[in-house]
Amino acid sequence: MNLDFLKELGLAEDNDGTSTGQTSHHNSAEHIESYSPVDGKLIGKASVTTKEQYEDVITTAEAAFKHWRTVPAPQRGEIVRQYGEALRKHKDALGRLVSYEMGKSLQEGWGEVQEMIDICDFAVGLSRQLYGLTMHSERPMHRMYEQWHPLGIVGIISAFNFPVAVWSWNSMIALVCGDVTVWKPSEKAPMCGVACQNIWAQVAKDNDLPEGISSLVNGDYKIGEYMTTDKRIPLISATGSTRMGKIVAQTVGARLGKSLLELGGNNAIIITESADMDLVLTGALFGAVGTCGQRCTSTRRLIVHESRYAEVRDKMQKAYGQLRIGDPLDTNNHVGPLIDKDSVNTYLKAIESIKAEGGKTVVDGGVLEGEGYESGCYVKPCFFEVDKDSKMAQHETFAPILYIMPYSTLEEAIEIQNSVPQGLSSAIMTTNMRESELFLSTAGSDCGIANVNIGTSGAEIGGAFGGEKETGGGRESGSDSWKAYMRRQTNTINYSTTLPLAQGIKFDL
Ligand code: UN1
Repeated sequence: MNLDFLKELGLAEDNDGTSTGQTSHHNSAEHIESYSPVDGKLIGKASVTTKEQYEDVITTAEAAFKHWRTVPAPQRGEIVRQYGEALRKHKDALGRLVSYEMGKSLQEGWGEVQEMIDICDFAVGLSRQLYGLTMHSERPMHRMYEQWHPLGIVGIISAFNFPVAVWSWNSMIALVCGDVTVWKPSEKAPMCGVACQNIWAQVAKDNDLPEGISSLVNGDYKIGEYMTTDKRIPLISATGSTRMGKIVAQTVGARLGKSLLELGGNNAIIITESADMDLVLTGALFGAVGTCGQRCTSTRRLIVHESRYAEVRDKMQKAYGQLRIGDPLDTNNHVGPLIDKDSVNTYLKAIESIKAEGGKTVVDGGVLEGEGYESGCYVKPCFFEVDKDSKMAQHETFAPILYIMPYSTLEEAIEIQNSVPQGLSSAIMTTNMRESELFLSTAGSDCGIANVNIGTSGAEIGGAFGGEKETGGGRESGSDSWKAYMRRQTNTINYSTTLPLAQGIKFDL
């Protein structure tokens, strides 16, 4: 394997994992070793942030905020523009690292870096559009308006499955808003964090920026705890499991901080009588097996009209037979490995439980062995027929396991689709306008994302990304998600020579 991309990204074997910008903190005795699920080899080591280093990072970030908040937003946008340019330059290398460290296909690795570039462009435009409203005061010669001010330090806790893009959605928006960021990447993909921070360091140096505008810390949940309990961090944006999100929400909530949560999904495609089968196959297949089923938007359930059920099942079965599983850096392959062996075990246990509850195998799962599969993390995407009240289909298993179930009326299909605890992404395949409109109506999908004739995954950055119920309720990325990274201030200004009270209250002495 040609690993030149590691050098381009400034990664050596004992890379530092704590940084406030241009300089790094060394001397941490503990390291996270990052092994590639692609070939099982050591990629590098990221130094675990000590408590002292953490304190230093936060103090530096606090000082940086005092400067950064006074830089005009369009100038902050200019820095983000330059970061986007640097990403364009390193797109190939960073895409390869994402693919090598996380295991997603190279196409998806590049796609992830493209999402970063796109969010930079979006944030640059936004830096001139952090609009507040003006209101008409009820009092004469008074003016009312609102302003949006930055919050301070934004803590970002990200997951392994989108090891670079989700950080950039948060950080690039937060930076144009005038916040500074402290990022704890997943301990399963720490080198991606170091690489993004190295790119930042160059931009920071070129522009003579102070330390502490974008910082990196590394470690397991303990570092996460430093952040969630830290009153100096007004907003924690966390992406990951619902279990983790509940802990974050309660800890941050206990100090009345804000949290922005993007947690699990259990995404379904409803396939109606009038569905266009070509669209169904591409949307459902990519949704179910893309990223080896490790997107929070991955398609987990197909809810199919009884008249098309056998056809969909059989065509999908055939399509599964054509999947090429292997080295994700080889662009001939569709599916790479799972992130690690723990994940493989979770996948195997889930398959056992599906069979135990009476699920019927359409395409069986299993771990692949032999040449090219030495890491032990390559598994077969699999596919089961289940009842609509299947317990397993209520859970998100972060692996390529797809369920298929029949329905007879659209109301019933929507009820099945909404019956799970999560509410991230959903889709309907239909050429019938009445069906699509019902699906998008208040009586339709209860998810944060509802698509028509598109699968559940692969959202564009321009929309607000996130979902309801156990998905956590947060919205990141496009639309007006930026408001979560700022505080709103209502200003009332009296330019008259008297002081009338609101609501007509008289208070004369
Ligand atoms: C995630 O899985 O955490 O919509 C994010 C998508 C991607 C983002 C997924 N744009 O599939």
